[in-house]
Amino acid sequence: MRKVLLMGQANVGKSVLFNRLAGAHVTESNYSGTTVDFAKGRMRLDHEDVEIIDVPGTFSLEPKDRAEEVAASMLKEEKGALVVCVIDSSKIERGLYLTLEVIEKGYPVVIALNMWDVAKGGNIKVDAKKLEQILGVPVVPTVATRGEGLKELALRMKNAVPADVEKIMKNVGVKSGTHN
Ligand SMILES: Nc1nc2c(ncn2[C@@H]2O[C@H](COP(=O)(O)OP(=O)(O)O)[C@@H](O)[C@H]2O)c(=O)[nH]1
Ligand SMILES: [Mg+2]
Repeated sequence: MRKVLLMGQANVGKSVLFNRLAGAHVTESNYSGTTVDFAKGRMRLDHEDVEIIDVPGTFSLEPKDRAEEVAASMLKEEKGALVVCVIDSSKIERGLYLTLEVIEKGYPVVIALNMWDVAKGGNIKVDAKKLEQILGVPVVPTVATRGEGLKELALRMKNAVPADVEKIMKNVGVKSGTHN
């Protein structure tokens, strides 16, 4: 079964998003050999049942604790997965680090710019379209607690493909071959 991984830092709204998307068949378990637990469930994507996983929060793929180790391992084990990178819209730069790492590894990525209401309320203006152009992956503003943007998110997930990494590096001003 195809897999969808919800990834991002702690407290960005991954679990709320997961509960909205997963609906039935939700189970909690420990990652094998650890006390780190995670939830998985199912969702319908493009007339197909897919498994959706609420991955433990992580800042990057260079783990600093057990939960981050699990997050990195889960990603590594699911080579064909679609990754939804959940970012707190009011603290975008923090979320972009992991997102770029995941994109660079060749996974199809969709960005959920969650907490869109918080950003708005704090007068933080985020240009989702521009971000989408620069990164070359779908960027969808969401308010997980209210279910806003989730239809659009599912729609963009359906069509997600791996991004052109060389092009992104050019867009962000890194010369080809100078990144590792
Ligand atoms: N205002 C607002 N709060 C949110 C949103 N999404 C999640 N939250 C809240 O943010 C907190 C963290 O959410 P949670 O799903 O546990 O984050 P996780 O650690 O990434 O799984 C909870 O109190 C949620 O109710 C959102 O879009 N807007
Ligand atoms: Mg959570």
